[in-house]
Amino acid sequence: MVKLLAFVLLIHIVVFSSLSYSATVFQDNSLSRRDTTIDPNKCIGFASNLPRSVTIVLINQSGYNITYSQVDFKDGRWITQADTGNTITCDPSTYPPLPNGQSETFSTANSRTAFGTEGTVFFGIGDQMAPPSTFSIYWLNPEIGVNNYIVTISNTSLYSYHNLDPGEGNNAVYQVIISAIPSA
Ligand SMILES: *[C@@H]1O[C@H](CO)[C@@H](O)[C@H](O)[C@H]1NC(C)=O
Ligand SMILES: *[C@@H]1O[C@H](CO)[C@@H](O)[C@H](O)[C@H]1NC(C)=O
Ligand SMILES: CC(=O)N[C@H]1CO[C@H](CO)[C@@H](O)[C@@H]1O
Repeated sequence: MVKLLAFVLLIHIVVFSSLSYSATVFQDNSLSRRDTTIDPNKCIGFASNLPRSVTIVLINQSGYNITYSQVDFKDGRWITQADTGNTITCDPSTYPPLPNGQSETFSTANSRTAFGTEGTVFFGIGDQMAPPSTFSIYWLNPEIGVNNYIVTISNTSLYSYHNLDPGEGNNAVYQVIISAIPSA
């Protein structure tokens, strides 16, 4: 256990010292270690090499699986193996369902010089409700001007959200928790 912790610490030191970050993820280590996809710091690191990027850390406290459904890019693209140069892809359409109590991280970047990244990503919540419970996250990181985010939840009497990070800067990190509203 001590060895494992020392190893994890070493990896973090190596990763943190080899890449420069404009942002760091939520400081709850137990949470970031529950990321079902990849170490959130990796997508943040790759994204930080690009002119404009948004990395979203999605934290599931809905009580159900969260499943990616689709994306609508106004500008930009996901960060893929072409950016990372290895097997890591920060594209949520390739991820398995996100279990309750875990997080996943994905990143988008500009696809054209002198443009930013803008779009909306849609997810379903596996509660089997009719109509289906869904939510979306809109992001905008423009070439010039402030960033903007809008989280839209289909049924706000069942779920709420809060963000842990304002998502500012050219290489932004936006952390959003989707939570079940306890029934009255
Ligand atoms: C959640 O997703 C996993 C697959 O990743 C699946 O095995 C499990 O049955 C799902 N749970 C529910 C409640 O749908
Ligand atoms: C939200 O969920 C509750 C409980 O299932 C349901 O009564 C209500 O009609 C739903 N509202 C919407 C907008 O789907
Ligand atoms: C609100 C909610 O569902 N919270 C859950 C988040 O995930 C953890 C770990 O699975 C659960 O213990 C919480 O009950």
